[in-house]
Amino acid sequence: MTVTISANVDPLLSQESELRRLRDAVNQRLSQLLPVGSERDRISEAMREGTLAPGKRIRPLLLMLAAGDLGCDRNHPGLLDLACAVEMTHAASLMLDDIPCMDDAALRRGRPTIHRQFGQDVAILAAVALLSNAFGVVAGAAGLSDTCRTQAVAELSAAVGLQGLVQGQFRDLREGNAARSAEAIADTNELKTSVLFNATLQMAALAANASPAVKSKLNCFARELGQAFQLLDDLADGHSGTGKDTNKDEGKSTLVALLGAEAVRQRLREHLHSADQHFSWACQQGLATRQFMQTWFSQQLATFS
Ligand code: GRG
Repeated sequence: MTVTISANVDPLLSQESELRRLRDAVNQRLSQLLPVGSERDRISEAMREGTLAPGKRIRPLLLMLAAGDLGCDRNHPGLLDLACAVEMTHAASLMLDDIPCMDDAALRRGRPTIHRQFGQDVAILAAVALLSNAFGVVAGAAGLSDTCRTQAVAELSAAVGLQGLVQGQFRDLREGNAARSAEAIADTNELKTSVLFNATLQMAALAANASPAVKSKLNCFARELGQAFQLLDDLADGHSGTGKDTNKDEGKSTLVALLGAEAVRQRLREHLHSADQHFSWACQQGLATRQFMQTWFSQQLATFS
């Protein structure tokens, strides 16, 4: 099932240059928000390296595009800070995910992983400091109401915590190498991936002062999007050129291992279609987010098929 957007395309986003502009703004603001230490300050250096290394910046882009679709000014400085906080949280999770007692990865974003560059002690401490920074950035985001900032902190906290990334990672580590049902794999994928997408979308909704009904639809969108995203990540595992170790999932009970790549591609398209429907229900006017997701996934699927 392919996602078809028949209405008019956002003219700004039809140009790759608008996405580049937003990505540049995120990178520049991240650089301002991260500490610059002395040469001896390895923690600051590791925080900067882990965050500023060339990631795709999907989550911050999504936050700004969705908020724009929901009626918020895409260039609102507070929005940029929320977007950077989500990226810092994501970067902290990747730094921890890569350490030897977890995935023991050598390569991330085309570079040696943080513990390979700085040592495991520095990687762990830098991830904790980065996460702490992220919450500070949300709490101090410029031009947003106190209520908005407080609720944004709560969203991020829920996404990271015991019923979020931490739980997803724990299940993946403890159950990922044993036989699992497709439902069990999808549940873990939701905790590992969808929950941070949900926090991203809920923060966009908070900045745009969206209604509870819209927030609920965005939650459905995030769940489907997270599933699609994780399936793409699994499909990419056997390919070189991703900037990560290849065949890291060997021996792991992923949906690709259970169902095969073709069935996973079909599932992915179904999740994407469903995500697109949820977003269009949440937001009838805006097309930027839908267009971005459709283009991005099409490109990625073409690469990994
Ligand atoms: C303290 C924040 C924190 C988390 C602790 C370690 C951990 C719990 C969670 C890790 C969960 C994890 C690794 C999920 C994987 C999600 C995923 C698909 C990552 C890849 O994201 P991309 O493709 O990466 O957006 P880039 O590098 O492009 O940003």
